[in-house]
Amino acid sequence: MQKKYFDINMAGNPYKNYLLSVFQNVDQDRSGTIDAQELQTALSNGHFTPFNLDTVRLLIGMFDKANRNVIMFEDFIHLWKFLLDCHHAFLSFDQDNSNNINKEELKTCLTTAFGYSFSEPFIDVLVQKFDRTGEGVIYFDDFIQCCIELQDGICANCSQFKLKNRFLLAFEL
Ligand SMILES: [Ca+2]
Ligand SMILES: [Ca+2]
Repeated sequence: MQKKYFDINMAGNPYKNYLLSVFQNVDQDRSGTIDAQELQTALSNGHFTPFNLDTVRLLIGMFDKANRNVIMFEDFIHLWKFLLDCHHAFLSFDQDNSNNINKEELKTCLTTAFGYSFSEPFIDVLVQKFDRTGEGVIYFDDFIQCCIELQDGICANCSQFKLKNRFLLAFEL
């Protein structure tokens, strides 16, 4: 990965122009918006299978401010940052660089990120839920769903901002 192109903090127009060119490449039918199919085609889970369409729809739903089931350029900037954060977290979690996350990696990193231990059965449930290939591991597209669900679930049930901030810190690892 050419990191300099993925730095969201890069100031000024060159970065925005770069994102615009990404957006235009993803927008294959030149409609000025990105739909689920276009986004799915553009994303890779590193597993030579189509990116999980449920994840794609979830992402569009999160960033589609106009409620049209498509992403406009301004939404895309935020979507892109979120994807970069997730990918950053994924790389941190995937300690053996196997391109997927196994139970031990998930357990270790969630403990680090949240600062306390999740129970063995809870980790088992998480892995089972997001393991679409039956290999006992989580790939990037499913990991995004795992992140969203953890963030929503845990933040809804506990002292919200503290845990949410801790979770966001996990992306900085
Ligand atoms: Ca389009
Ligand atoms: Ca791994």
